[in-house]
Amino acid sequence: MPAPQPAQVSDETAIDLFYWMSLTRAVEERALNLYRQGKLPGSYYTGRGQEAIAVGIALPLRRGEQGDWLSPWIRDLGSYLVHGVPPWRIFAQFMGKAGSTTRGKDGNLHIGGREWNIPCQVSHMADMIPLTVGAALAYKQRGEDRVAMTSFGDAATSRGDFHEGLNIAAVLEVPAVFVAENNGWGYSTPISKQTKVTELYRKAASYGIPAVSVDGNDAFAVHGAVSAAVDAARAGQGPQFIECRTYRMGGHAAHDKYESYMPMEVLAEWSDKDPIKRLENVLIEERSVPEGKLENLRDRIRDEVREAVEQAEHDGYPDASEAHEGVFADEAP
Ligand SMILES: Cc1ncc(C[n+]2csc(CCOP(=O)(O)OP(=O)(O)O)c2C)c(N)n1
Repeated sequence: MPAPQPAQVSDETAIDLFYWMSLTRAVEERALNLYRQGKLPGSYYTGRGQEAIAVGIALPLRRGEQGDWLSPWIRDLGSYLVHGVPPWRIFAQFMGKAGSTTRGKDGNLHIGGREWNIPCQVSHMADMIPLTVGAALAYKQRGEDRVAMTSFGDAATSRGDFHEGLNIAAVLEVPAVFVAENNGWGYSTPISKQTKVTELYRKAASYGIPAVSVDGNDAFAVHGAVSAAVDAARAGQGPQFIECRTYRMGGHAAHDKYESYMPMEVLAEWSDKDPIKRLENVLIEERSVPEGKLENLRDRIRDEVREAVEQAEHDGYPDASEAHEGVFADEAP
């Protein structure tokens, strides 16, 4: 069902959303430039246009090692930033440097660390759903006041792990929050060609999970729905599901020739719904935030990104002798 009107977002949270969303875009734009200059080995994926979701889902969670479990996916760079992954370590990850959380073993956003309570991402679609349900079950069994969240794309909702995970989460009433980012595409496959149930919240509702659908380009709507879902899960009301409707603003990855399959007029329509521009307008026109304040934040972000890239570029590469280290678990989690 459509989400109820979100509770009023405070001015402080509104500015926070703007800062993190703008930082996310700046990091991604810089990374894309570096990729085009041949400085990032491997491929490059962007979440452009999905920043309101990446940031909106992460802000309401408790951060840190003893905080909530957060398992974002490849389009949610902003979630990592909000939960404390320093931008330079993200660039180091893309560059395969020693300071990356995988110590050069992965060049994508498969970042993780206990200090953030973010598990390393498994790139197989929907695989993080059962793991998240397991984390939520552990919190419930231990009587801990924590929730576990994961996000994923629309095509992940057609995979078996999605259905098994949601089914058992509902039966066991675990404190899990699921976020589906419905951006209309799975690689070059439009959503209508991979599922008949294109309103994704209906899939979750069919398992008995409270499920809502929100405008994923509206930061306040995402933040409001997620805050309510996190509160409900923490209060013992079992799993919650949020569908965020958005659009993939380009290819699956930087190397994908999306112009050959994506309708350009639709892309242009969604450009007009850009979540950062939209939030900026609300801040200035409805919240009377002075333009100068936003400009100061943009200046700060420019400096942060420049310093992060410098730090990552100066970082060394891991020694070949440690190539096999940290590949298999040598202790119980
Ligand atoms: C189980 C599995 N099959 C195939 C892939 C290859 N693959 C990576 S992303 C992707 C499409 C994902 O689509 P969606 O979840 O809708 O997200 P989008 O990339 O469109 O934002 C595919 C098929 C994979 N990672 N895992």
